[in-house]
Order: sequence, then C-alpha cells, then structure tokens
Amino acid sequence: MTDTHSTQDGASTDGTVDVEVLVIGAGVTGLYQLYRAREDGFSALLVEAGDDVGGTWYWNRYPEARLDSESFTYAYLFSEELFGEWEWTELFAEQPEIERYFQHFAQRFDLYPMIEFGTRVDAVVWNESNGTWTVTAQDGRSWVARNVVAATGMLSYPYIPEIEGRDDFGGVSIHTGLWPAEGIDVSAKRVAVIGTGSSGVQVIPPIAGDAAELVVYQRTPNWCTPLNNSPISPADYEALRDDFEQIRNTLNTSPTGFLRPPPELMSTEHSERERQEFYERMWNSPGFAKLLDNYKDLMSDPEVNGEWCEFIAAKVREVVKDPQTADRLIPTDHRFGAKRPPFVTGYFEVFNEPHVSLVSLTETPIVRIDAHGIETTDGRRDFDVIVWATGFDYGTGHLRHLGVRGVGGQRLEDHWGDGPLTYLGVQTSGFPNFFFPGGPHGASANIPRYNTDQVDYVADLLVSMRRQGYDIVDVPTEMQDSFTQMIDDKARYVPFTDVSYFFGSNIPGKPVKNLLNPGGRPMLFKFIDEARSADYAPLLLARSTDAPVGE
Ligand code: NA7
Repeated sequence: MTDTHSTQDGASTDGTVDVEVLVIGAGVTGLYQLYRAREDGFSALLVEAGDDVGGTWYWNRYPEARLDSESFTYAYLFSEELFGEWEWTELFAEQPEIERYFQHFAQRFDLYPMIEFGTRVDAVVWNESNGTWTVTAQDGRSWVARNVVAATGMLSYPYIPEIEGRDDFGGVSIHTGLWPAEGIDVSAKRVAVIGTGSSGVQVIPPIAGDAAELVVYQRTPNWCTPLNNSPISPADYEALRDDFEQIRNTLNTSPTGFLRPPPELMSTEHSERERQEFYERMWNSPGFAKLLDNYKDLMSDPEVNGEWCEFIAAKVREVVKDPQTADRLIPTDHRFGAKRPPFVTGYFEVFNEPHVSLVSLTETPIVRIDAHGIETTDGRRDFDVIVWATGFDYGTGHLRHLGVRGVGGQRLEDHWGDGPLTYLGVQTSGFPNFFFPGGPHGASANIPRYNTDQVDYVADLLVSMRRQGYDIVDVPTEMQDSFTQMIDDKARYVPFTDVSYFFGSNIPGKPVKNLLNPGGRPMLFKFIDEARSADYAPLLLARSTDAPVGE
C-alpha cells in the first residue's frame, strides 16, 4: 500500500505501481484470479470487504444456505491434489462446509498473505497520464495498480425493497445475504420472512423449527421441488477420486458446467403412464437433474412443461393440508424453468404447522411497516424479527457502486446507464485494464465453471500481453457493441422470463436487459479461442510508456 505516489482523484501518479494485478473480492472467482496472477508471475493483491474468504459463502450464513450444484462440481478443478484431499461430506454442501473449503484453498495455496480483509473499495480511478488505476478503500487507504479485476459477484449486492416505514421497525431486521456470523436467535420469537426465492425457501424450514410464530410473505410462488440431498461417504469419495480425470474433462467441456449431458429422451417416446413414472423419478432425483435430465422437449413444448407442472402441483396438494394455502404455493404466472427453480427440503411441510402461515402479497399487499410489525391491506401483525429474503441486484449491483471512473473520468454507472455493455462479460470500452469476470453477460450455468473460464481468459490475456511487450488493453467500441448486441438479440433463447433478476426487473428503475450469455460456455469458448489464436490483436493493445492512455 502507498499514499506517497498516488492521488485519490486519479489525476496523476508517478507511474510506479504497488501491484500489477489488484483483485476485488475473495469469492470463488477472485480467489482463483489471485492464484492465477501469482502463478503467472505478477505481483498481486486482493482486497475484500469481509473478514475472511468465501464471497457468497461468507455473507450468506443463514441456516440451511447450501449448494444445489453438486459440491464437487462447484469446486476448483485445476489441482488433482486439492480435489483428492478435500472430502465433501454431502452431495449439496451447507454454507459452513463451503466456507471451510475456500479457507482450505486459500491456506493450501498460501493466498492469505496476499489478501487485505475488512477493506471495502469505494473508488477505482483510471490515471490517463501513465495507465494505472488508483483504488481507494472507504478507510482512505489506496493502491496504484496496473490492472484491476472486480470479482465482486453476481448475486452479492443485497436488495431490500423501499417500503413505507421500513427503517422504523424496532426489532431485528436482516437480509439473508448479510446474516451475522453469530446467527440470529429466533427461538420463541415472532418472525416474518419476506420473499420465497431460493434463499427464502431454504431459510423458512429451519426458522419454522425454532420460532414461536412464522408468517411467510410471498409475492410470487416458485416451482419448488425436493433437493434430495445425501451424504457422500468416504467410499463414495474414493470413487470420485478414481474418476477425477473423467469428471474434470466432462466439467471442463460441458455446456452447462454440470456433469449431466444434454437430455436425449423425448416425451413422445413414453406413454402417459410411463411419463408419470418418469416424473416420479425426476421428483426423486437430486437438484438440477429435474431440469437437466428431464425430457428434451420440456422447455420447448409448453404441453410437456405443463404436464410436469401439474405433477408438481399435485405433489404440493398432497403435502399441504389446507387447500387454499396449497393453491397459493402453486405458481400460475410461469412454467417450470422459466425462473431459476429453487430446491427445497421440508419446505411445503412447514405450512401444516399451526404456528406457520402464508400471506399472499398479490392478494393483500404490504401497506407499511412500523416500529412493531407489518401492515397489509388485510390488517397488521407484530414481529420480533423481519427476514428479508428479497434477493440481489444481479450482475451489475456492486460494479455500479464501486466508484469506477475510466477514460475521461467516465463513470461506469453512466456508461451502463441503459444496461451493461461488455465484451465477453469481462471488459467494457473506455475502462482499460479493468476486468469483471462473473459480472453481467455471464453464466447461466454452474457458476464456478463459467467464472473460472473467464478468469483464465483474463490471466491468459495478461500473460500474452507481457510476452508481446504490452501492458495496456482496451476493447474497441465496435467489439463491445457487437457482443452486447448479440446478447440482446439472443435474449429470446434465454429460458428465463424477463420478469426475473436475470433481466434486472426485480430492481425498480434498473434497465430491463438480458444479463446472461444465452450461448453459454460453448459461445464463450468460441470467442476465447478466436481471441487467443489471434494473440488478442483485435483488442486495443498499448504500452504505458507511450501514455497518455485513452486520450
Ligand atoms: P430471488 O430469487 O430474487 O428471490 C427474491 C424473493 O423476494 C422473490 O420471492 C421475490 O418475489 C421477493 N421480493 C422481491 N421484491 C419484493 C417486494 N418488494 N415485496 C415482496 N417480495 C419481494 O433471491 P434469492 O436470494 O432467493 O435467490 C437468489 C439466488 O441465490 C438464487 O437464484 C440462487 O442462485 C442463489 P417475486 O418472485 O419477485 O414476486
């Protein structure tokens, strides 16, 4: 760190840098970027707002926060030794185990000495005179870096809706993504949970187990199906070790980043009775198998999808005793897979408990919150705890609030005023040497697989530039615009409805734009291969010694 040769307005520095690669965020993406930078021989530093590594799995500490991608497919794959020595205990690991995995990774590869914890960045300013970035933390410390990698996460900027009186509530008010390490004691308390996305439906059963009273405020129900978690025994893990090369090959080349090949079976190959048996097998299958191993025509034929939805609805009605509550828990506005499907354990069952009730906010919206509770159009109730399971500002949330100022002092949030403009979901024009793997226009798949592909792109680009004698890279506007245009044009191939966080529509005022790469990994690989084989020549490559850069 230095503040002798850096300025905080980004006007000028003397051109020396504290680090060549400064990474922001110690989640799955940032840790790997730090590892790659160090292994590639760059000086590197990672700054992280939290007090330890883990990113999403550091902040989301609510009870039953867990994976719904198979644990060992979510992990790093570059090291067979790492894969071999870390024994996941569950097919879908819970938050503490995942956090321990990232701590183990950081220790094993000696990354901790390169990380500054408790450091929240609020300004990232390009110095045009010599091609450096000045990165400043809220506490005033600053660093001069040649490259900045903002690995700030896609589902990491919590969203709490503006509701009249929200801040007047006198009890505990907590977002699932900001759960304190010491936990929240809900025993014998009156608890409200607002939101029934993946986080809400995970946290509701354990809260129901402890609380005196639980009221679930649901705006829109989701197609929830059982997670069907299971332990991984040491013998199971031994078998995974033996299959490591095959697992790695499959995951490294899979379009979705999952182990499952695309489905081949058409619903037309089965009789009606066979289809019901097939749906029963799907219901009992683990996690995303219900989407990825389902009929090939599930997402293309509304009748097939409708039949699967009816099967799920019948299951909900079987479990939930009160027919009106069951009806409220069954989606009517979208088909299975049109929103990111949550996976549950004991979720529907809690609505049979006498101390648990469901409020449909479409029927009786919230009017206001006061010091003691929540008022809907149906009346008010007192609470001790309000849990906001209301989601995140997907893809661009943190990036738009980091204070990023590029060439000519341009604000990233203005550059993206009508929605993000990117090349490969990693770079944007006018912000040289600024990268954001895991940002907008990224994964609609197993996130670590896609994000580490992007990290490898950034790392390989920096290595190639060094070999060629360059240290500055920007994206021509045409490349950024044509990549973004393609993302917009192909939005109709995204399986998700535009009433979802993947289009930003959950955040009032946010431009409704496709935030996913509809071509997935195959398209990303194609672009990366083309860039690599051209030695990145279509990008704007320059030398800091030929500054000013960007004028
Ligand atoms: P999600 O999936 O975005 O869910 C947010 C929930 O909050 C969802 O049920 C929303 O209802 C609800 N919500 C949002 N705004 C409001 C307001 N104003 N009033 C009432 N209810 C509201 O976030 P999660 O944290 O559950 O999951 C995020 C990802 O984390 C997940 O996909 C996994 O990848 C892990 P809506 O459906 O919009 O009507």
